[in-house]
Amino acid sequence: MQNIKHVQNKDKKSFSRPVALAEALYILFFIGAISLKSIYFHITTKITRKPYFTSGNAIMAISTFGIAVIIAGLVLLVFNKRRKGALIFLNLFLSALLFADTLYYRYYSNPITIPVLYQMGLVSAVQDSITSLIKPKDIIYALDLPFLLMYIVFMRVYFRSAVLKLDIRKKLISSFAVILSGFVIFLACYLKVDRSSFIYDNVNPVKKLGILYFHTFDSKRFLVDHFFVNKVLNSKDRMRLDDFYASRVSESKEYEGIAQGKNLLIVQVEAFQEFVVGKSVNGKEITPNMNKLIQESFYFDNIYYQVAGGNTSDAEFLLNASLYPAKEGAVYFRYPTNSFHTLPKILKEQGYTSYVFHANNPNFWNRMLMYKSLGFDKFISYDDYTIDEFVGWGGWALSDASFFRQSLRKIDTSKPFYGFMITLSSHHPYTYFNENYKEFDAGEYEGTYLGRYLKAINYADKALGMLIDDLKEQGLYENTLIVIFGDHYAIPRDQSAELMKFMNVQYSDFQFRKLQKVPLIIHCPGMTEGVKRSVVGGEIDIMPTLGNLMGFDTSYAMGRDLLNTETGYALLRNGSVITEDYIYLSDLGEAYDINTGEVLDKTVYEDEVKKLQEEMYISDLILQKDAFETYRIQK
Ligand code: GP9
Ligand code: MN
Repeated sequence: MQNIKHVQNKDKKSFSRPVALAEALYILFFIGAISLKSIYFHITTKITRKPYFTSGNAIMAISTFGIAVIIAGLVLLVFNKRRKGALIFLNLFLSALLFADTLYYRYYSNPITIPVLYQMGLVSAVQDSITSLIKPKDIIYALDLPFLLMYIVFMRVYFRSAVLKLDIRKKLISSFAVILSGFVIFLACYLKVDRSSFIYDNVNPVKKLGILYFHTFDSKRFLVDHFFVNKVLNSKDRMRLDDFYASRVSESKEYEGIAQGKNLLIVQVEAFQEFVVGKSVNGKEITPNMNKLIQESFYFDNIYYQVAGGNTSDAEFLLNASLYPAKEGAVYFRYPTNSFHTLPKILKEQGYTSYVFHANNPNFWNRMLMYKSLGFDKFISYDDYTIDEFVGWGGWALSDASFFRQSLRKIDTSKPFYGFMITLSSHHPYTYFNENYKEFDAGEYEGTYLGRYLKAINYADKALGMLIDDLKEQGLYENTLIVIFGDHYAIPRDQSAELMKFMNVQYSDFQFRKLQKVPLIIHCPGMTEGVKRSVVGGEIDIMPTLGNLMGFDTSYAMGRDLLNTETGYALLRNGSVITEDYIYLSDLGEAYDINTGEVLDKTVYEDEVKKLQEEMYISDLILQKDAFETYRIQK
């Protein structure tokens, strides 16, 4: 039967031409299908920006096409007998990858990376979020399947599954011709774009050269990172670290030590964005309890979240280690065994016991392992709670109210403590609140994405209000420094239209970025009046600010004390920078006046931006080479 499988003898004459034609058509179909699906990914994630017919969008599409051609050429080169099967398998694999990219991007605003694939265990836990991210039009990823099946049946019936087996010479010539043409197309695009922003953020390579390029870029980086990176901290690295720490001048110390010896309670509130604070809908405050607390606390209203591939876990890391998140993936997954100088460790030296509370599976975000490295004494997770009330996240999450009540009772308050609570109820997709939460009427936004978020955050505020009351009743309010802040965005770019309407502004990259802030409230025992600070900062700055208030040393922190900084800034993982004067967006390579949004002349910010971005290199060096294992600041 071998001879039927191959185009040989009698079959050869009758079949070889039509089979060759059928295969050529299939290869073209493969290239077309993969290119179109990738382009759909660019459009549905809004990476392809309007107006559609710009050179940037065209380059992204052409580069994607070039890579699809190269892939087809490689299949031609490697396979002969199994060529068709390999193409079909690749088609299915790439379609599944693009579909996964789509869902992941809709939520995390990032494409999937290889380190993320390690975290795939998380997927089942966010099942609800995932289903809510699927859109009917995503069927595009499977639209070619019926044609594939028809092709297989057709080949079987008409050509008795005959395969065009090329001799080595023909195979080499044809595959090299295909690879070369794909490569030329891709190279023309590659040389045309500015690639300097690629190292900061995974979105940048996608935006410039398309999603298929990103996956090859990511695979190469992963291989280099794992097999070729020199992890030894050499003398040049040490000098760089010395220079960096020597350049950090300590400023005047306003409010120094005013909360020394007090307990510390930090609440990281899921998806708490700054734009809701102080706002009302139909005359009803969205966050009445936080608005009240702000009246007797420090309130920082210009804090940008700095999370990257690790999302919630990155916020935890920025807070507790005052270092930047990893270049790709999550620090919690990539560097869980590194040495760090952290808040729990510093406080331990002062006699504090540290607790971290989170009512989820302890392995989510690799917390179990990472909390050990961060130096927490006790990790209280899902199994330690009585799951007596569900509110939020798919209806399974322990309500924030119950979470706070139970957590507080797990602390030994007879000794100084640091308690770190990470909430869950206000987690995307907020659908629970649509049906089940009638206490807050989102007015004209009722039933919309923004509307259900407003309800979720009103609930989170209510639970926080209960926590404050509980602290007062337990006699802890008077001797505990209370910090409340948000971890990251709530409204992805995908849903920005309602947000823009709510804020009464016109959508632009500048306006959207300007809204990516989280509230930071710090209540020191005894404060009876509010102190509002509008210095620009990031989550990385919280630890040094607490260091000042509680009188402990945070020399290894990358952030700054926000209470003693006149001109602050926030550096984001993608290399964007926000200062008191402008917002520099690394992916666009442009800076906008912070007040007017006008595009600024490069000379105004270029040098400063470069200098500030240096910090990211230092942070990456510390992570990649586990520098704190051996490095000590020269005194
Ligand atoms: C999961 C919670 C949410 O435990 O922290 O994580 P997120 O999806 O926001 O990164
Ligand atoms: Mn989160």
